[in-house]
Amino acid sequence: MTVRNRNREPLPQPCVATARVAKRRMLAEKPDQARTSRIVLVSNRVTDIRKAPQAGGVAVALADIARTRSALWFGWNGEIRPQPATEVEREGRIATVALTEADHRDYYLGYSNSVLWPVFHNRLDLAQFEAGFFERYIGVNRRLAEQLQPLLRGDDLIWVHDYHLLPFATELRRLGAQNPIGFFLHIPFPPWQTFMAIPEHQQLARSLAAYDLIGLQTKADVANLVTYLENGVFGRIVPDGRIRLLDRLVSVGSFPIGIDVADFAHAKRDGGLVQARASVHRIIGVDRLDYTKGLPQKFKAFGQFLESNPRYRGQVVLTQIAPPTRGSVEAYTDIRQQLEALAGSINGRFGELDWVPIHYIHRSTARRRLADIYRSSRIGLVTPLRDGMNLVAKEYVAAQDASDPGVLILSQFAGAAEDMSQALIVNPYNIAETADVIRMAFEMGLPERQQRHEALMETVEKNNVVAWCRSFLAQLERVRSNDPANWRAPEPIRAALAKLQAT
Ligand code: GDG
Repeated sequence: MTVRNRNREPLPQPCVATARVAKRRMLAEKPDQARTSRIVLVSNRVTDIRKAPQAGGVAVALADIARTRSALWFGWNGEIRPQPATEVEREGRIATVALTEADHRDYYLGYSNSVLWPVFHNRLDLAQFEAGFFERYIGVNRRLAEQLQPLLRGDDLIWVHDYHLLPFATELRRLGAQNPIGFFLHIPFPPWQTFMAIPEHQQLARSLAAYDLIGLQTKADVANLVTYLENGVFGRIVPDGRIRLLDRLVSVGSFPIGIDVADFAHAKRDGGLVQARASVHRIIGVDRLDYTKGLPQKFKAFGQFLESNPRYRGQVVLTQIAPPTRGSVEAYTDIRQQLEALAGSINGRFGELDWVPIHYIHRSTARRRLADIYRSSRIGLVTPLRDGMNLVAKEYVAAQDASDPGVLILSQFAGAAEDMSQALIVNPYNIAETADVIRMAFEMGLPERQQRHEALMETVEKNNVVAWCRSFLAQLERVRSNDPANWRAPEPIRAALAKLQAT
């Protein structure tokens, strides 16, 4: 295996101002110990850190860490080659590798996105347990670990991200790595019996045992994981709040991910959005075109709202930005067809020559424009059927004008609902309820909108991306200093310990 250092010029910093602000904040907020160790980030996909601010979501968070502190970011560069590439491409703080066509098919589209993604989002019906997927999933994790291992230093903190890489720590440990290794799951952890439907669930649980810290988005996810470990694979909670899993002790906690609020603070109303009628009010939805995002239900609820409230016809539009994703997985083709048919039928039924009720955009929109679109929208309609966190909910709140804010309607099944209770919380499966809540949101008076927005903004600011990063790394540092008990164990673990003590 070779490591190719392109040895290019130092990376240009197009967002120098943002990077500097982020760096100042990081340095000001992170614990003393964390300043000294290098962070090795491992994620399925590594984005060009110069372009990440345009990408949104977790890419922004990881690129920020990679840019602003001693770090190495390792993963797939997005290239697919016919033959296995053993070469690691090194460019500054980024180290990437290519995948083969077979890896991409069986590890990425196959096991990661046709087994783990649907099952973790409670869609067992969509899971494709095909022969060969799991073996390739393990094989790619093993190869990635072998490619990273020569680049590691003894005192690195390793932070692995997301469901593509569950077995990564096991593979690194096999190669002798003793470093603290943390894992963060960006998607929800399913109820324990759902997880047990995965034929290889025990191997996956064994993989989890190789981590020192497992971070999840919400307390509900922690409860699901702890219940699974106890019931499914004989995990035992020990008195210091960790879980004994096979021969290792693992900490589990919730670390709700957030956004960089400053990115949205300067949003302005987007004049280019107004339709033929200037008085039109906008509802905004921004979701990758994924079956977990509840888009058909959202369109149906909007249709129902127009049906039940004729006075709003001609007065409101639903703008749905739904960029394509994983188009070669069958379930994604189905959802696209379903959505296009629904948009067509609602527009055909209610539309006028000068008013189209649903603006459906199946393309990506520039990130700098998103903030302005959020600010110009009276309602943010965020109604996934299941979601780890949902950053769009937070972005919508952060972009509002505090003196005249819009209303966030949020699914009870998004992780964000756990701490954003001042949103109008809906059950996205209940079309009639969602339709009625859209009406309530339009009728909500200014004082109530301001009061809800203020409370939501407080949460979004408190749980921002820097706080997320800081709290996870601080806990991983405690693992290194062998002081894992010096933190408040999560609620389900405390409850289990209290019950044990009582008996
Ligand atoms: C996973 C978990 C968890 C969307 N369309 C465009 C665009 N976006 C940006 C949004 C937002 C991000 O993509 C989407 O983030 P979400 O959190 O909504 O969802 P996932 O992509 O499913 O992310 C999720 C997240 O990881 C983080 O842990 O919250 O639950 O599923 O930032 O703004 N950005 C641009 N154009 C678009 O058209 N530029």
